[in-house]
Amino acid sequence: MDGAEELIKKARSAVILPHVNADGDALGSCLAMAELLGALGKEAVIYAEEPVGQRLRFMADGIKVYGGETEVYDTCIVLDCGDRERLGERAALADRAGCVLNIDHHKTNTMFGDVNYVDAQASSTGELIAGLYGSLGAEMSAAAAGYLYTAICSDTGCFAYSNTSPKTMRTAAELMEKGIDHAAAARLLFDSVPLETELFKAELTGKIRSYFGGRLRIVSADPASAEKYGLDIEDVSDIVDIPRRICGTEIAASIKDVNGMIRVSLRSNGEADVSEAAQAFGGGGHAKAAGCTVEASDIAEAEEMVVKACGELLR
Ligand SMILES: [Mn+2]
Repeated sequence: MDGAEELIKKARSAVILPHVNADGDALGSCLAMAELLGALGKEAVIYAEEPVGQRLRFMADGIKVYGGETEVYDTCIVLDCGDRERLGERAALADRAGCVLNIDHHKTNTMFGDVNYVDAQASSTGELIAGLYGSLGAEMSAAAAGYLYTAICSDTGCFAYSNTSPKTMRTAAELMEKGIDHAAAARLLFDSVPLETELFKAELTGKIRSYFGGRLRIVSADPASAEKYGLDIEDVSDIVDIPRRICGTEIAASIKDVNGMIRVSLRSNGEADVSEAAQAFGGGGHAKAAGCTVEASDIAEAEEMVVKACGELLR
């Protein structure tokens, strides 16, 4: 972490970038990092690849959407992003920056930064940013505490997943002591589902496909199936949780056709390291949660590939 602290202390102008399709951890970490730089008397701007979706709109303030801006920053801080490809068009900002600081917790991180602070034992990037506040001796605002709590809560499924460690809980406790509304954070993340989304998920529940005696369960969705409920397929996330929650599921998969791009999310409830399968398809992630975009012409073809790859993991 030493190199990270040095870089943050030296930064004069900073741009902060989350991964494409930024999730709660990525957005919360970016917002808290901007606050951290602010506490050190520095200016920072956050650029996301695309507008923040409906589900995380409560975190959209302070996040700009990249539109090909050509400013040059001396420091580019990339958060929660396992590889350079997950910067999309914003890789141009990283290329032009004096140096790139890569802070992440994905075990498949490619160490693409000039300085890499990657800790695969951390529950979330938020947990790492909270640690930086401590080691830099920076004053943490209540807003920053809220962002970090939301980030950690998002990646741990509200402290339910196996990535939650005693350190995660101690960090969360310290954030709570800053006076945040932790119940509101959990509610905004997990219990604020629009009715249309719930109805769509109910339909998907009826269409779960089971393989290997239910050890692998898969759901899939395309733009038309979401449109029936007035939903944009891009906005529908976490459908992999539908098969993940069924008893007996060891690996859960979701396959989304996003206008021809076939995106796969994988979750492991057991011993299988699904980042291996994701990596084989050019993606990455964690042992228990990973994702990739597969080279398939349609959902059916992608499903065959997923069944084969996950079948290997279940042997
Ligand atoms: Mn994360």
